[in-house]
Amino acid sequence: LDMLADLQRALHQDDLELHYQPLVDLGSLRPIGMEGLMRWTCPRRGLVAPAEFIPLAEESNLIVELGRWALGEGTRQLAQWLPRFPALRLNLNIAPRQLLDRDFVPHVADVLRTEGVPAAALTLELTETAMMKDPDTAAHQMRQLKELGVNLSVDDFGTGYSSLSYLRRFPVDELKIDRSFVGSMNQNPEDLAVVRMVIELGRALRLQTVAEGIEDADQLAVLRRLGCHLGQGYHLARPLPAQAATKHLHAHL
Ligand code: G
Ligand code: G
Ligand code: MN
Ligand code: NA
Repeated sequence: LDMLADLQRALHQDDLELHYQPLVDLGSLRPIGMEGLMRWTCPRRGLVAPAEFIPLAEESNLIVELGRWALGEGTRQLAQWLPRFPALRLNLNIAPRQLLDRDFVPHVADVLRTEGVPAAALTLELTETAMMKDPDTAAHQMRQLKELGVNLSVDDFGTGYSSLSYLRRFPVDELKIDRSFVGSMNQNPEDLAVVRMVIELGRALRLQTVAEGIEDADQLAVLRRLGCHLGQGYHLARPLPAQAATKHLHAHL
């Protein structure tokens, strides 16, 4: 019935899980980090995809609570991984409302301190939409996050409406090339041109580049040849529950 009410309940009953998708160094082909991705198993609906419940949660303040849960959960897991994998990093998705929330930065600082995780091991993925909704507040929050030592990444890069000038205005470290370009770049020369341009732009602005949605060996080969730093996608590794993600790290590092 009311999905929002069910989601609220899920948050308090611990029916949410964070899965982890490896971020792979395209030079060495070894995992260098994980992106935390939320999963909800509803007793009545079964597994609900984030594509369904995140937009719903984003319409209300529930996304702020969900985001806090993911930050706590992901950071706790990272604290368990770091002694064995000291160079590992964790990427987390941050919704527009979360970024603009006035308690967000102190909360991030608090969680890092509580879990004993260095800020440099955490990367927050923001969308262009999140930055452009209220650019002054966003820029302010982002500068504060940088002061903490957290890394900032632009998720779904290339799909927004903003001008490139925001890349100089906002203190970002990384561009994630949207999977819609990666998925069709070997069929569509225009998509390949976009991928190539983002990698060039990253080089020129000294930003790390990440290709998402790598689904086959040809895409992987092209991205390696173009000098994209990192990759993510089903061809490399799927999002995994925490235990399987730990096994993956032991097997590949
Ligand atoms: O895991 P999947 O590909 O189904 O995720 C779909 C969408 O949900 C993606 O855009 C992803 O960024 C978003 N998403 C997944 N987990 C989180 C999260 O913890 N917080 C936010 N804000 N978005 C998330
Ligand atoms: O918007 P964001 O980049 O956070 O979305 C990440 C989403 O992409 C996750 O839900 C994840 O499950 C999904 N994903 C990861 N790898 C692939 C892939 O190779 N192909 C497709 N179609 N989706 C992927
Ligand atoms: Mn993401
Ligand atoms: Na994305």
